[in-house]
Order: sequence, then structure tokens, then C-alpha cells
Amino acid sequence: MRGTSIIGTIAAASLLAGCNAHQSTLAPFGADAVDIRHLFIIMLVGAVAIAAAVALLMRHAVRAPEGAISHRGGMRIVLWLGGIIPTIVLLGLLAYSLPYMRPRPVAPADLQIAVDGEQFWWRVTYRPAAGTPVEGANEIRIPTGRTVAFRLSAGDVVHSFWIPGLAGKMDMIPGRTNTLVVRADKPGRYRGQCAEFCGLSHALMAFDVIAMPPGAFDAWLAGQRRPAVASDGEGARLFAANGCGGCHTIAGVTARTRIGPDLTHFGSRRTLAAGILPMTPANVAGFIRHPEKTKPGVRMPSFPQLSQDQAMALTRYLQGLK
Ligand code: HEC
Ligand SMILES: [Cu+2]
Repeated sequence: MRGTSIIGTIAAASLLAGCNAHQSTLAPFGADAVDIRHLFIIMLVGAVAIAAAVALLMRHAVRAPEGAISHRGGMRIVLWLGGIIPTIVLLGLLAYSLPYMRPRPVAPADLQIAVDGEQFWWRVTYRPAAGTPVEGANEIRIPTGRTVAFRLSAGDVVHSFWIPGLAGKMDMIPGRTNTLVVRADKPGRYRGQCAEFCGLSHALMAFDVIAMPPGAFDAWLAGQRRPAVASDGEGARLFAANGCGGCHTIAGVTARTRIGPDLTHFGSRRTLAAGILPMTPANVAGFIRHPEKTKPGVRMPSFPQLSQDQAMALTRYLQGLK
């Protein structure tokens, strides 16, 4: 297996050179992703062997003198190579791969994270076995070495939840909850992406998964459970005056709403607008005034009436929400 795995990896790597290891099924960081890569390599090696055999046979058929193969002989080749051998190979592969499709078991004590796909962002709710749920958005943190059950659904249209480095894709369907169980073995940052066309900004619907050691994760979650530590001043005033709180929750400051991403701990996120912009003050201010320039079809109105100074005041206020 080691040999085939190396050959397969080299072949695939040369095809996919340039792909980002943060978002690659060939750079697995969890048990499911390792299985998927394993199956992929077996299929790849098998497909290459079959293609090579067909090429050799074709060469033989073209070069053989006319009449060298009788009609009966030809029919036998078709029967074996076209019927019997493929059936045996496909049944073998099916039997081999079925055990990999068994869902991983979830224990009641395992961390559950509900993720809803929205046009074009992710609503994230941590539901630890003990303690109150914690709301977040657009960035998912998980503890390494522990089983995590994602409960996946959608608020509007069908989306698909895909973290290539950790597991396979899973559809997010309005009115239905699908479960995806993952375990990350190593700390790190993995990129996820919506994998089902869901509207204009479908390709701009990504997220980061940050896997951290369990102790650090527990401390982080405890911090997220606390209400926002918001400053008052110009930014807070503008947030209220422009009705931002009608769509965005800042726990402890505004009333609860579910239309846009929760901003309670916005300042601790590393990316903006569902994984697509680095979290810099200029990006945040630009996004607030003209979100549609970054994301066509975005469900947030633009605020061109805000001056650059006002947008910066809002940005300072929001980035202060750690
Ligand atoms: C009508 C609802 C609505 C209003 C009003 C609204 N937003 Fe939004 N906002 C959204 C939605 C929806 C998104 C998600 C956009 C996306 O990424 O697709 C969003 C995204 C954001 C983000 C990025 C969040 C993240 O996790 O990266 C920020 C910051 C933000 N809004 C700030 C504001 C501010 C400041 C105001 C007021 C000036 C405001 N919003 C008004 C709906 C709204
Ligand atoms: Cu989507």
C-alpha cells in the first residue's frame, strides 16, 4: 500500500500542483479525509492500469494481421473484457468501499456545531454537552482529537458544506438537518467552501476552520459565551442610527435578530464576509459602505451615505468587539 500511495500521490500532486494545501483533499488533516484520499488513490491507480491495458490491447489489435482473431475469439474478448471482468472489478470496489460509508458514531458528550448556510454566509452555533449555546458566524473553531458533530441545515436555498482537508461534502437543505462527523488530528487552519451553487455570490461563500488544542478551545468558547464588550461613542451611535442592529446581533447590546451574521465577537474573526477578505480596517469600512462591490447579490444594503470617517468609526467599533 505504501508504494501505491506514494505513486498515486506523486501522480495526483503533479496534476494538482498549485492547489492550496489549506483546501485540498490530498492534504488530509482528519480521519475522514484520510479515507477519502485512500479511496481516491486506489481508484486512480486502478483507472491508470485499465487505461494502460486498453491502450496495449488497441495497439495489438491494430498491428495484428487481418483475420488473426476469429469472430468467436472476438466475441470472447468482448464478453470477458466488456462484461465479466468489469463486473468483478466493480463489485470488488463496491465491497471494499462500503465500510467507508458507515457514519461515524456520535456520543451525547460530543460537541455539536450547528451550521446553517445562508446567502452568502454561515450561521454557526456551538452546542457543547454542558452550558448554553454560543452563536457565531463565518469562522468555525474545533478542538483537535475530539469528535465534532456538525448539524447542517440552510435558511434559504440548498448549500453544501465542504472542508476538503477534513471530510467529504454534505448538503445543507432547508427544513432538514444532515449530520457530518469529523475529527481533526492536527491543529491548523483549514479552508471550507460552499460546494453547491446557491446564487450570485456562491463562489464567495467560504470559511476558515481553526482546529486548536482542546484546552485552548474550551477557553476560547468560554470567552465567546460572554456578551460583547462594546465601547460607546461615535461607532455605537452610528450602528444604532443606521439600523444595523435590525439585522445583526451584538449580544448584550442589541436585541436578537437572525437576518445577518452575529457580530458579538466580530473583532476576533480573522476574515471578513464569509472567508473572502482579510480582516483589515480598510476592508471592513469598504464593505460596510458597498458590500455589493465585494459580493454581488449580497443581502446587506449598501450605505453610500456614510462618509469615510463614519465608516471608519463603525469599523473601530466593530473590530473592538473581541
Ligand atoms: C438588511 C439587513 C442588514 C443590514 C441593515 C445591515 N447588514 Fe450587515 N450584513 C447583512 C448580511 C446578510 C451580511 C452577510 C453578507 C455576506 O457575507 O453575504 C452582512 C454582513 C456584514 C458584515 C460582515 C460580517 C462578517 O462576519 O464578516 C459586517 C461587518 C456588517 N454586515 C456590518 C453592518 C453595518 C455596520 C451595518 C449598518 C451600517 C449593517 N451591516 C447593516 C445584513 C445587513
Ligand atoms: Cu452557498
